[in-house]
Amino acid sequence: MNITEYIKEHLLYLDGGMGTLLQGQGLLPGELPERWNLTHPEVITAIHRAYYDAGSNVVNTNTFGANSLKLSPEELEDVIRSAIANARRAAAESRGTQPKWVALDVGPTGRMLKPYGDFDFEEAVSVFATTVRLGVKHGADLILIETMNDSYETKAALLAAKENSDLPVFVSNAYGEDGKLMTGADPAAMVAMLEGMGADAIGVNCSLGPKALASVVEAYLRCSSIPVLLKPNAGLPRAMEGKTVYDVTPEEFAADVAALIKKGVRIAGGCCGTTPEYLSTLVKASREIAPVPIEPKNLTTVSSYTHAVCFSDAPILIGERINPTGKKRFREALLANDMDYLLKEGIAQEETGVQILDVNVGVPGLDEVGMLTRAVCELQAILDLPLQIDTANPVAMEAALRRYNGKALINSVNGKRESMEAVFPLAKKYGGLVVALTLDESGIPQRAEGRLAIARRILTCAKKYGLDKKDLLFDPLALTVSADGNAARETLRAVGLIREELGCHTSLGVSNVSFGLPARDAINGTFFALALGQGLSAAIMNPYSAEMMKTYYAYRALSGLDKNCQGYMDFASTLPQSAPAAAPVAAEMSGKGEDNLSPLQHAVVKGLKEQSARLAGELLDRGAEPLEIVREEIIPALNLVGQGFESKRVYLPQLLMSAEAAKSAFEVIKGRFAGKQTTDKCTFVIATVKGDIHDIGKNIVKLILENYGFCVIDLGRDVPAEVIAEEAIRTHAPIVGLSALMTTTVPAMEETIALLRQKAPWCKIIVGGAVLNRDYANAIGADQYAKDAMDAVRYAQRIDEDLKRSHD
Ligand code: B1M
Repeated sequence: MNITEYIKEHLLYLDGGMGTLLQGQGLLPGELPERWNLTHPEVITAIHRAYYDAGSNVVNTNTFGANSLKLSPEELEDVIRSAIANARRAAAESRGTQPKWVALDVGPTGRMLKPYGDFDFEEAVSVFATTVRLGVKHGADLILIETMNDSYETKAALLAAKENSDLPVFVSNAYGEDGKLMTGADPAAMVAMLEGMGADAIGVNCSLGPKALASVVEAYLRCSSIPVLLKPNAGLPRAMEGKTVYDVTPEEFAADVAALIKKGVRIAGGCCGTTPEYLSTLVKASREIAPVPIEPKNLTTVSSYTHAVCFSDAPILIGERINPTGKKRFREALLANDMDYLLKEGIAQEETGVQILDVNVGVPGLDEVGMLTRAVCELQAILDLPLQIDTANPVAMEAALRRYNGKALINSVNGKRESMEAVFPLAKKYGGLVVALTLDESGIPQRAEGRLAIARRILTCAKKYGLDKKDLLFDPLALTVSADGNAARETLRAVGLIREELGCHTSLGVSNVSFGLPARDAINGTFFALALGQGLSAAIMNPYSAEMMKTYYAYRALSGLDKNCQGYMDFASTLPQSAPAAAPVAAEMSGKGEDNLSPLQHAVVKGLKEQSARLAGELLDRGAEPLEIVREEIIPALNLVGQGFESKRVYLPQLLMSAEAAKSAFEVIKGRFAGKQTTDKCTFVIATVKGDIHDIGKNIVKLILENYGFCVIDLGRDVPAEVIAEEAIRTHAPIVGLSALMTTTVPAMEETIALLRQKAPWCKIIVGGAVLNRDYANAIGADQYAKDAMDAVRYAQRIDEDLKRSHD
């Protein structure tokens, strides 16, 4: 039986943990479990069989990490072939009578994708594609993409599955205790993207126990129109006497999962720490529960890599400023490849409170395909607003949609056959909400009824491509009122008709209405208010226009969309007449606001690499001391980002971009030191300890030490204690410096000190890093604590002088 048909009527049971069971069977730390398909097929088959016997309908092949990054092409094929064969054999041997399927299990690559890491998106797609093709070749029934903690990698995997197979694809993400993926996505964002791309079932696995995942699962159930799956751990893993243990018992697990099945989960199994016993207990506890019907939610949404924006009664603002039309400076910037200009425009609009940004880079003579893709990627590296990809070029549209991390707003399709044939397949493949302009081969109908008729035809055609009315946002076109006195009225009527007759959401490029008139803002603001009154869902608009923003906030307050008028009051406090403490409309990041930041601090906080480097250079040119720039500019900016991160107002990608921006400023500072150094002092081995990848502070300490004449041997970051000890012995270094930035890595520092005491007892050990203080340094056995780079230099100088004296 076809599994997608089966889940329409039945609950579907997946299997439980594999890795934890293999450890129990003797899998050694560091050994690739996937190789056991070849070396221990009977063990793998027995585990699969035990799950089928327990009542699982689907077992996942033992291929979680089977990919071309870890295995040679031949070995990869052998592993996947045998993994599927082992699962098939288990299905044949099992005494269970339930329908059975074999899922090709696809886990994360283990590499971070750009911009957070160095792994290219298309490379990731190609790694997953290889695994998927082998799964298809060797007869998997479906693909289960699981334990993904980054939305971009999830997209790469799903795209690869869709492009290389016709099999059903289930996608499952691993959420943290904060209810978000590691890179910041919330459930609504993941549902929007994955459902848009055509996953057959979506959900949640690993990380926590079923109770702790309940709120995430419930969020999925609220948004998803496709089956939701749940495959939790037997609780949060914790270490006890050198072993990983799980606290949730099979009975508790089954009861908690069953409770979520009653709320609508349709596919259930277990992850780490669960065993066939958990599965059989779950099957017994839940098989009599009538499956909750899967209702279409009809949500019109777009998403970024962190959150979804849902079109409803509350109007959505789409910032129109990233568009070179009529903007000479912007055109020049694009032709000169000046990305900072575009990024600054994005940041400035975000600060006005818009929810979506339009991105248009169409300039004659410019490679629009390359530029639009780059603009989308770079904007997404520093901003988490959903984007509207605005181009008439289908090739550029596809390239940008492919790289977009989330579900984009696509601007636009129209009623011309050619346009629909080009745009709808892209929206179907990549997911996306399509702005549909009510014009066709005959132009724009004058009357609202004509535009409604085109909207109907667009809707009918969209359905043929598998798109629904929730996937379209109709734009009945604002025409210039100075050229036609009825223009605004007909557009407003069309907004109302489309809403009432088709039940669809609408959007308007508002500013066009006032073209050719003076004081355009007054016309725009009033037109916007009238359109909102007709039920307009969204406006592509100039967010710097005071009139538009006044209309927006006032409308929300007047129509009961603004609880206690709080949004309006916040906005009003920024208006000039109530000035003295005027703050930007901006969502503030630091609590105190970002207004007081210097330009360099602002650039670091916002993650603008090129600008940070340029500003650091300018400060140096004006005679600022390099160390002062580090101390007064870069560190406070990073501290601000760190605070934002801690209080969950900044996510990992933004933290990374700020780190990159800080590094680029630092590189410029370092460049000015180059060539000025002479080495007349002793050797200083420096490293960030095992488990810790923070190296900005360590690099500063290194630079300053070199500048003071020390011969610094930098072992880098995440360095094991043994490597540090070996280097200290090899160079007979009199000083070793260790850096650690996290409470979790201080123990590694302590271990390193203990090893150095044993292997290189002559070494003086100096430690630093934001998480340490003098008492802590003493407690872990260091000789010296340094609060900053100069502290480290002063201590090293003392040691060097002592050494020289003892040699004299
Ligand atoms: Co992360 N990070 N980070 N991070 N990060 C912190 C440290 C954190 C405090 C942020 C927060 O939550 N508020 C937090 C640690 C919490 C804790 O344990 N108390 C944290 C976390 C949790 C994490 C991750 C786990 C996040 C995640 O993945 N969920 C992850 C860790 C990965 C890992 O290490 N295994 C992570 C990742 C990252 C980035 C990669 C994004 C990036 C690092 C990039 C890089 O270094 N290449 C990053 C950044 C930038 C930070 C913050 C924002 C800034 C750190 C920094 O560079 N400061 C930081 C928050 C904060 O500290 N405000 C944060 C500037 C630097 C010049 O200062 O390193 O202290 P510092 O160095 C100073 C002095 O301390 C001293 O001199 C330097 C110059 O004055 N010093 C020494 C340092 N080492 C010395 C050695 C010496 C002498 C002096 O002698 C040898």
